[in-house]
Formats: sequence, C-alpha cells, structure tokens
Amino acid sequence: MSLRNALLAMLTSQPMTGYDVYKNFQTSVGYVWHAPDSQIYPELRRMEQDGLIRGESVAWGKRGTKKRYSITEAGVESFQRWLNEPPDYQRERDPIRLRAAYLEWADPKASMDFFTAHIAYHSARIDDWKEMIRTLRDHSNPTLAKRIEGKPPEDADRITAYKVFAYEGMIARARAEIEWAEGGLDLVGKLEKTDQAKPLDDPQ
Ligand code: VNL
Repeated sequence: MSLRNALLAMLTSQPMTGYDVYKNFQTSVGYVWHAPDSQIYPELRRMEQDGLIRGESVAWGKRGTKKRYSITEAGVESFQRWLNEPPDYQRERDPIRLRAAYLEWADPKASMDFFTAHIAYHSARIDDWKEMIRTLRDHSNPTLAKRIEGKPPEDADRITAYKVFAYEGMIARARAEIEWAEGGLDLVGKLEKTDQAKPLDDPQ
C-alpha cells in the first residue's frame, strides 16, 4: 500500500509517463521509499485498473505513442484518505538489532567490522539526504520544481517545508544509528579482550 501512495504522490506533481514516474521516483520519494522498476511498472498498471490513475496515449516520436498517467479524482481521494488516517505501524523486524543481540557468537573482528560498516552506511545516507535538502530548499529538485510551478511563494514554501522536514527525520534517525554503532564498537572492545577488538588506546 505504501508504494501505491508513493506513486500517487509522484502523480500529484504532474502527469507523467511510466518511465518519467520511475525517473522522478528515483530522485525524490525513492529516497524515503525505495522501490525498483520491477515493482513500479506493475503497480502503475494495477492502479490504472483500480481507477486511481488514468493512462492516455500521447504522441511520441514520429509515429509512436506512449501512455501518460494522470491522477484521477478517486486517486486524489485515496491519497488524502491515507494522509488523514492514523499511522499504521508494523511490529519490528530489525536485522541489525537481531544480529547485535547475538554477537557473543561472532568473531570479535567481524563484530567490529559490522559496527564500522553500519557507521559508514548511515554516514553516506546522511550526505545524500543533506544534498536532497539543499536541492529542495533551492527548488532545483525536478519533481519539486514541477510541483510548485506557478504557485505563490507561500505555497511553495509550505510544500517544501514538509519535504525538508521528512529528510530531517531521516537524518536524525541515521545519527542515532551512528551513535549506537559507536557504542557497539566500545562494547566489543570492552567485552572481547582480543588484539583486533581492543581499541588502540586501551592501556591494558
Ligand atoms: C518530492 C521531491 C519529494 C523531492 C521528495 O521526497 C523529494 C516531491 C519525499 O515533490 O514529491 O526528495
């Protein structure tokens, strides 16, 4: 259901071909809801069957046509119904914490590498999200640019502020992950008295 809402979100910015939905998705909402093209195209077809979007043939090249999707009234209603609902939580399925809980079975070196990789992953994501915030604030993100085209500045600011806020949430969560993993490095260093796991400055 969330992919469907992410795709509806894309089509609230402008009508687009399936390929343009895919392209816009990868440089906007795909940063908070990852989905490959193998999920996007079939879902668009199902959404058309369900009347949430309408596909119409538009001229393409010399003689060709392609399908351009626009959101229908039913699509907008469905999108707003979802936004006005209480949030829906999935109980945790957390592979990282699952693994952390059993590190007494792991090689200390592998445990150190695990936390180091966790820090590197989340640091890289923070950089991506900061860059996205920059292109939201300066309105250079193409999906946002279309969405706010012709709108008064107050509307553009309001539309942009929520998107920036979503990324600030992602960054806050990633920072918490990094802090936790740094604690993991300390813990392994303290609990596993091996050469690899011992911090260099450990006096013992
Ligand atoms: C939009 C543009 C959304 C850029 C984004 O993420 C984004 C949008 C939620 O206009 O829908 O990064």
